[in-house]
Amino acid sequence: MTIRFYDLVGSDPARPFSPHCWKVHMALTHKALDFERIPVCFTQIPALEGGVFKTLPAITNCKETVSDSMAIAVYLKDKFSDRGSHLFHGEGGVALSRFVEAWTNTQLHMWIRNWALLDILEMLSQKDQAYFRISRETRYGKPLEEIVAGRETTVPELLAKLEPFRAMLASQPFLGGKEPAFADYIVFGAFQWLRVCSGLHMIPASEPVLDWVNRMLDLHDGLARSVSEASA
Ligand SMILES: N[C@@H](CCC(=O)N[C@@H](CS)C(=O)NCC(=O)O)C(=O)O
Repeated sequence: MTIRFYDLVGSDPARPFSPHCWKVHMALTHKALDFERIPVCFTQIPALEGGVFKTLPAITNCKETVSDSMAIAVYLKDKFSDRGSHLFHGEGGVALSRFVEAWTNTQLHMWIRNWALLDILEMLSQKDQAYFRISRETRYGKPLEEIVAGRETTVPELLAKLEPFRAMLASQPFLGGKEPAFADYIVFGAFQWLRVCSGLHMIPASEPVLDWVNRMLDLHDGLARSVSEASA
């Protein structure tokens, strides 16, 4: 039976943008698995699979359901150890990837969220826009416009956050070493989120991390590149 992959989208089902969903999309492809991608809007999540999911990504495989990008990646590792390339290179790789996930969530996602909130809003259907505004303004305690105001002044903060990643890339092409691993997909999910919602124009063309982003966009026959970058 084919895996069903629930992928978050806005009004255009062909422009998935969620960082966590992109990690899973890349991981399923990395493992050379057959899967059906099912585009889902924010307000449709509660109706999926009898209401078991609060967030996406989520997958079903036969009678099993799994949500949370890291849990899905570990599930794929355990269930399909004989398929495709390794996502983690063993248990140590899972443990180290949890640090990469924490770094990405706390450093990159926070910055990207503050940059892209209004761009994300614009990508959503009308019903999802109302849900997104209310849920995010309640969560962050202020209007989206206030969060995003003056975002251009924060670019140096993003470039500073990239320093450890930039340093690593001086000695190897991927977090996984010579080949990409799930850790690469974790960080890439963040860049793809920014790229699809807002574009990457705020990052100087000379930034070495962009070479890695381009390598990631080339993977799996240009899977992630097939969704075009948002224009400035
Ligand atoms: N830790 C989860 C986070 C998933 C998550 O926050 N997904 C967001 C989209 S990027 C979501 O589905 N939110 C639903 C909502 O806000 O109603 C993972 O890694 O999968």
